Amino acid sequence: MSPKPVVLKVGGSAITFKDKPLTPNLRAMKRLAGEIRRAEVSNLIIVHGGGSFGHPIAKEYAIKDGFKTENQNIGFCWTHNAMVTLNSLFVNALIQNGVCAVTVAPSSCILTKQGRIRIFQDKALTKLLEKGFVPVLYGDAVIDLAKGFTILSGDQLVSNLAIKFEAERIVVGVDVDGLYTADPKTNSSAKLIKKVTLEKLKQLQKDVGGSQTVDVTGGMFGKIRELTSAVEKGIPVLIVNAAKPNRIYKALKNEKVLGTHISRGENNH
Ligand code: IP8
Repeated sequence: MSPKPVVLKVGGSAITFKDKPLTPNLRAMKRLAGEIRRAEVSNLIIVHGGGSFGHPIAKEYAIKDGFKTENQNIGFCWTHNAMVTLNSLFVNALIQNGVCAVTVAPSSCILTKQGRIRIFQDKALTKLLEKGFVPVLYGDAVIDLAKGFTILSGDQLVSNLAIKFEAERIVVGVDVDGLYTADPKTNSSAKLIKKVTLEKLKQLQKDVGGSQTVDVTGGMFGKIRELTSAVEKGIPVLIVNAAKPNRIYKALKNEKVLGTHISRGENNH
């Protein structure tokens, strides 16, 4: 029997220049692809975020709010198209580094209702995993059964996939060292939280602010809220800095690494 999968989220801020629209960080993609390859996780699902590809366009056309006017339709297409472009660059880097990565486009297999995943046709994804491929999904513009369309965040996808495939753990790569008591980019007294239980996490949801750049899915605050449902099921989460070399590698290898460990509580699980 194959081991339980590891779900890796690569934040958009780690693979794009978040303040420069539609600008990929190709060097970071290449390094991360190498780290993922070296870690040799036998059962891996990757999800990446939107960064400066998905978010600015989604915001401009208010895609997350759902269909209100005809001229949003072209914005839906542009948002999805930007994500396809980003995904293609990242998947290309992965394949070039020897990772058997295959794109699974969320807008082609997922429907949401009021922003929450309602239908997920996962047969192809399951088979890809069984055959040893690494499915690569991403936050996307998707059809919503109530609102017409919306934005599905990579973080909601991560939680959903981790629960669906009974993941061993979730690794989240962001552009800071982990969760802080305040926003480390604006508050110099912010302290890194190395370990946190679900109960403490709920308090944190009230304390930690959103990220500074355009992020239609809620930044760090949204991330924590989405991850909670997987942690509740006993799936531990490790948040590390994907912008620093070898953090993702060590996290995937389950080696000691600077970051934030989130667990359910009892028995450290
Ligand atoms: O960056 C949202 O995914 P996220 C992607 O994981 C889009 O929140 C299309 C804005």
